Amino acid sequence: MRPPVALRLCAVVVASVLAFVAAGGRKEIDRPALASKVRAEILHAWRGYEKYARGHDELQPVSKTAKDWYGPGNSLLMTPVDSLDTLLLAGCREEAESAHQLILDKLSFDRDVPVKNFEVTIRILGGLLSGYERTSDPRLLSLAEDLGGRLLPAFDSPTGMPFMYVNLKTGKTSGAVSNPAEIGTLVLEFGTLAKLTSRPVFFEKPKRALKELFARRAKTGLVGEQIDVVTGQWKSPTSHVGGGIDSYYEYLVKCELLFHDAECGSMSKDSLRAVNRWLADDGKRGLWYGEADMRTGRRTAKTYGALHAFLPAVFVLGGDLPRARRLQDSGFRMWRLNGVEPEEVDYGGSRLAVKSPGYPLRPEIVESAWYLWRTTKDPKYLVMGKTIFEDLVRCCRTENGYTVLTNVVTKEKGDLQPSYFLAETLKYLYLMFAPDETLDPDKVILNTEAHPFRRR
Ligand code: DMJ
Repeated sequence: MRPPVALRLCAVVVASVLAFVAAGGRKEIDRPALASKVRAEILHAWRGYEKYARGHDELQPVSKTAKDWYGPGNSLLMTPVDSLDTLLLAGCREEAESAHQLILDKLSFDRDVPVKNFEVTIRILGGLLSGYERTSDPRLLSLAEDLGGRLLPAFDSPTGMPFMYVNLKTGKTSGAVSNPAEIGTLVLEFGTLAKLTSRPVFFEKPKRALKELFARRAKTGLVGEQIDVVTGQWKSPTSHVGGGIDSYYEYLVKCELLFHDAECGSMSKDSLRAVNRWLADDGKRGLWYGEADMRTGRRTAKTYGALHAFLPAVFVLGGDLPRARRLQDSGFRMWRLNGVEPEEVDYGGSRLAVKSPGYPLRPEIVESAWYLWRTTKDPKYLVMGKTIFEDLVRCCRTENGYTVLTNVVTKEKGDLQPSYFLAETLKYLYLMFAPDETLDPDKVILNTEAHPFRRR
């Protein structure tokens, strides 16, 4: 005898719910449809820049004005240079052509201004080199070589670790108190320039800086937050994997992979061992990385944040998938706390607590999701990417591009579209959903600003 219709219907509903839960509570992700949605947002962000900030560094989309890092008349075209390879990868031909032409027409480094060596290297030098590799336009390489030559005096300190600032015209340096990220995040760009121009000096100087920094690590193996490049003395012993230190670890492993450099490989392994020993908090509430005193390893804070979220990607590149997966889960919890991640949370209490509430359109969490997706093919990372993308559209989109949030709890908007939003955040989201052959991570190494350099 057949059971009554209501009972059969009920059984069907229960079976579907069980199947849905078993599949991780997820629906199929339509990658092509999402890739085209992300592409539309790339165009939206770029068009906002073109309309209100063309020829300047960055767009302020709410006030519909432009920002120049080094004052009016001294634009280094941060957004076009940073965006060129994203536009090319996403097949936005006309827009890429416009960015390319703007660079050729307007970019000049003959400017009497002190610039931040690190930022200009990762964004401008990185963007020009990757633009050159993608277009084969030798004029982009000449611009890169001109810039590289003007930045080189930064390394002329008694320790070989670079000053923070260098004047592009006079070569005068300033800013002796620097940090591991600004000292150790130069070797991929300068090393690529060395290869493309056959001028080894471009590799030797940042490589020496990396080694000098590594040599000053504490007995724990950790590095601090600030160091004087003239005396070689630490100015702050606080150690963590967040801003000011983060990409030093990233470049050690990427230097090994891009240049087959065994010394970088060994410095990377040694450093990550110390990071895992002294900074990791692994417990019921998941895996997190906090702060410690570099001299003793004593925990000084349980703070994690948007910048720290690059670390799962480094674990993927270093072959440590279990840690990469668990840390990415923590990062995604941080993202979902308020629908968009805050700059920093305190993970030490019974609940995550927002410590610093801004969200400057950072890419790191989606960068790690992309590396994990490409390596594991676990669809949960596509779901993460989709969630992050939809949250960004909901909370950060404006009529003329995207803006930072000053507070993720209230979702109050600021007024800036940083150049790395097009260079990184939107690029990683696009790559997540675009056909795999759009960019093969086995053939390139991406710099910290997501500019891909060919592995040779
Ligand atoms: C970018 O300029 C780079 O990723 C850098 O390494 C860290 N900060 C921003 C993005 O958050």
